Amino acid sequence: MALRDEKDRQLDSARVDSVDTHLTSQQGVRVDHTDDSLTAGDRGPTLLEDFHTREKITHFDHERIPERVVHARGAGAYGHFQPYDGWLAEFTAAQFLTDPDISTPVFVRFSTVAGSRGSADTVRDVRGFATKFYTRQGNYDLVGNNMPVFFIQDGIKFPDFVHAVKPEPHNDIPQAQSAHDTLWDFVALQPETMHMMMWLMSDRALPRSYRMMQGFGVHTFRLVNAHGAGTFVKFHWKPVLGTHSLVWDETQKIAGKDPDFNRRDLWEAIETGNFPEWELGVQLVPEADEHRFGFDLLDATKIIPEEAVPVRPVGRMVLDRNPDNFFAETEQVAFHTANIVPGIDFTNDPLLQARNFSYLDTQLLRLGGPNFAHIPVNRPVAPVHNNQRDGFQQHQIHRGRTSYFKNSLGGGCPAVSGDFPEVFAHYQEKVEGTKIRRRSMSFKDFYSQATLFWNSMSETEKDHIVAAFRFELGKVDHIEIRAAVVDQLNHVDHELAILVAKGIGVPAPEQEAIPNHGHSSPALSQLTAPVTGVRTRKVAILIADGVDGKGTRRLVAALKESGAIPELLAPADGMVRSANDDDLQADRAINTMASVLYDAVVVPCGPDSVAALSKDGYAVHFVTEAFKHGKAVGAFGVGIKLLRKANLGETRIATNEDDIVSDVGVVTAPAAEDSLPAQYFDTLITEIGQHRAWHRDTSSIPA
Ligand code: HDE
Repeated sequence: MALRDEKDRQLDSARVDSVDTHLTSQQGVRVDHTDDSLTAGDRGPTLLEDFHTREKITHFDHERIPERVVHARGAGAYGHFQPYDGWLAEFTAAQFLTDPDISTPVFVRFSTVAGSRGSADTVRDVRGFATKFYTRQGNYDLVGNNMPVFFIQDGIKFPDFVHAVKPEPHNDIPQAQSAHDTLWDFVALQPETMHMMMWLMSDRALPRSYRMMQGFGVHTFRLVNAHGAGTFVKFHWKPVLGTHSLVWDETQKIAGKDPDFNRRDLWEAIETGNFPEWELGVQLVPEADEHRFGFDLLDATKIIPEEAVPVRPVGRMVLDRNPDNFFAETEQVAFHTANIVPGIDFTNDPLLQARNFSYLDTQLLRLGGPNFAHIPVNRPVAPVHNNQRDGFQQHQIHRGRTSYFKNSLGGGCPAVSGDFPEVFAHYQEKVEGTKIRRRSMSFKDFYSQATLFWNSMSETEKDHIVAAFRFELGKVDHIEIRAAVVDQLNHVDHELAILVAKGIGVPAPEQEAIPNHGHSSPALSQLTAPVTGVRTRKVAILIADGVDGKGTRRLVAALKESGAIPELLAPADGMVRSANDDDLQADRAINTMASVLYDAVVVPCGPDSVAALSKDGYAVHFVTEAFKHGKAVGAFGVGIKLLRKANLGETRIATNEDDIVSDVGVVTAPAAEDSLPAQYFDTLITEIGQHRAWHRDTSSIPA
C-alpha cells in the first residue's frame, strides 16, 4: 500500500460519522431526550442522578486546551511530498528526500505568530510554515517560517521577545499587532533584531495567500549521507503560484471584512481542486566551507544569499486534502524541531538548540501529557515500539510483562540493533570548549544583512517598508523609542533612517552610522520574480439588471479558461436580468463582499446595469478601492462610465475612437456583446496576472 494511503487508513480508524446513528452518552447508552434536565417536578431543582446532563455539561466545561503560546492562529492541510530524482542521496540518507518512487504523506500547518486563536489572518506578522512528513523512517518535522531569518540569535531571548510583541500585560492591548511600545522598545535595545525587522516591515509580512508564500527552515541544519559524512543545509519552499503580497491598507480592511481570509483561501483552494504546490529546494555548504562566509552559519539572523549558494530543487509538495475536524487535527498537531530522521541532523545554532527543548515541553502542557504522539494526526506511519508506558491518555495496550531493557523475559525486545542509516545515530561532531555564557564574536554583525535586504528591494518595496516603519513607529507613544529605532535604522541605511524619521516627528540623523556596503541579492525582491499567471485569482464582475449578458458570459468563460475564479456580484442576491440573453445568477450581493476580497474587478456593459451601479455607493467604492490597491480594473461598453464615476485619477480610459486601452492595469474597450474583441480578454488577463500595477500612482485616490 502506498505510504500516503497508509496514513489515510490510520486516520480512518479514528474517524467518526454521525449519519444514521442514534444519540448516546459517552458510554454508548442511548438517551431519550437531550433538551431538558431531569428535575424534581415541573419547576423543581435538577437531580444529581441526571448523568446525561452532568456528562454533557462536564464535557463542555473541558472543551478548551491552552492555545499555542505563539503561532496560536493557524490552518492546516494534508498532502504529499515526492522527490524529483535521487541526486540528494550523495548528501543524505533520508529516503523520503532521495527515492523518487516514495510519495510521503504530510500535514502542513500555516500560522500567524503573535495573535491569539481568534485573531485576524491578515495582520502584519511572520507566518509559520510547519510540515510534518510521515516517513517510513519516522516523523520528520520541518518547522519553518515564511521569512528566512529570525528576531534573535539565542533561544534564551525568546520569552523576552515574545513578551515584547504580545499584547502589553497591563491592559492586553493590542491584539496581533507589532505596532506598540514594548515591541519597539525591545527592538531598539536588541540590534540583532534589525535584519528580521526589515523583513517584518516588508510586504513578506502580508501574504496574499498561504499558497503564495515561501517557506524557510531558517536554521542551518545538517544532512548526513549513508557514510556518515555531513553537509550544511538550508531548506526552502518555493510556491508554484509565485510569492505575492497584499497591501497594508487592504490587509487592515480584510481583517474586518473576512478575518479568516487566508484560512478560507486555503480551504477553498483545496475543496475546488486547486491544490497548492511548493517546490522544496536546498542550499548546500560543504563542511570545509563553514567559515568562508562573512557571517556565522549558526546565526539564525543571517541568510546565505542565493547568488552565493544556489537553491537546488529536490521535490514537490502538494496539499490536496482538508482536515475533517479542526480541533482534532489542526489544533492537536504537535510539531517538534527535534523530530528528525536518519540523514538529517542539527547544528549548534543556539536558537535551534533551545527549540529542541521547547517544543516537546510545550506539547506536554498543551496536549495534557506524554502520550500526544497517539493522537491520530501525530501518529507516525513507521511502527512504534519502546518501553515508554502509562501516563494520561495512554491509548495503546502494551502486551507482555517486560517494559525494560535489557530483558531476557521478552526475548530482548524491542531490540536495539542495526547500523546507521537503518537507525538514527547522532552526527559525530567534535565539540570542546570552556563553559561560558557569552555570545560568540562571530554573531556580532547585526546590520550588514539588513542593509543587503534594503539594497535588494525595488523602489515600490522600499516605499512600502518606509510606510510600514512610519505606521508602526507612529503608534509608539514614547518619542525616545521612536528616536532610538531611527538610530538603529541609521546603521542599516542613512537614507532609510531619514525617510522614516521624517514621518514620525523625530530628528533625522545628520550622518550615516555605517557606510552602506552597496551589495544586493536580487533573489530577495518579490517583484523581480517572473509573473506566474492568474490561476485561482478571484475576479469580481459587477452587474445589475439590464447587464450585457452576452459580453458577461464571454468574460466569465475567458477567465475560467485561464484558471481565474470569476464571481458575479449584484446589488442583491438572486437572478439578474440580462439585456440580450438568458438571465444571470448572482454569486453574491455586493454589500456582503468588498473589493479587498478580490484580485481584480470588471464592469461589463449594459446601460441600465451601469446606471443602477453608478447610484450604488458600494459599487462605486468597490471600483475606486480596487484601483487604490493596485488591482487590475476592467470595463467594456458603457461599463466604462462606472470607472469614470469611480475617479481613477489620470488613468487613460477608452473612448469611442479606441479599440482597447490598457493603462496602469486598467483595461477598457468601448465595444460590448459579441463585438468585444477577444484580445480584450487576453489583455485583461495579462494585467490580472501581474498581481498588482505597482507603478500606478494612487496617493490622491480616496478609498
Ligand atoms: Fe517556534 N514555537 N520557537 N519558531 N514555532 C512554537 O510550539 C520556540 C522559532 C514555529 O503550527 C511553540 O507547539 C522557541 C523559529 C512555528 O503548531 C513553542 C523559539 C521558527 C510554530 C515554540 C522559537 C519557529 C512554532 C508554540 C526560539 C522558524 C507553529 C506551540 C528558540 C524557523 C507550529 C508549539 C504549529 C511554535 C518555541 C523560534 C517556527 C512554544 C523557544 C526560529 C511554525 O514550542
